[in-house]
Amino acid sequence: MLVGTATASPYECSLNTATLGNGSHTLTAVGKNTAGNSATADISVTVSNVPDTESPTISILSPESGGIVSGNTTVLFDASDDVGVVKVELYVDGHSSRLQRRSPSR
Ligand SMILES: [Ca+2]
Repeated sequence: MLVGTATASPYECSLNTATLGNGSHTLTAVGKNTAGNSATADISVTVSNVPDTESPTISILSPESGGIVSGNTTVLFDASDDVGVVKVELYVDGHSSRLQRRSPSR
């Protein structure tokens, strides 16, 4: 499957290995020139993603708790994770149980 295309130097693509299974995979690079000539190069890599068992940390930096807001207000978050934050969701007056289940009980 094609996972990326680079058209200018530095030629690089981002590969999210979380979308691949753990184990051996072959990376194939195909270079093409303006005349349509091509060349390929293969390497073998082993994907080894450990399960992410640590919950992320999240806080709201702005506005401050108890603050008065009006109009269009930007809400600023601070989020971090030892593996990676995929997204931050903002809810008003409650949030989904799906998100609640991901958080550790304290
Ligand atoms: Ca984590």
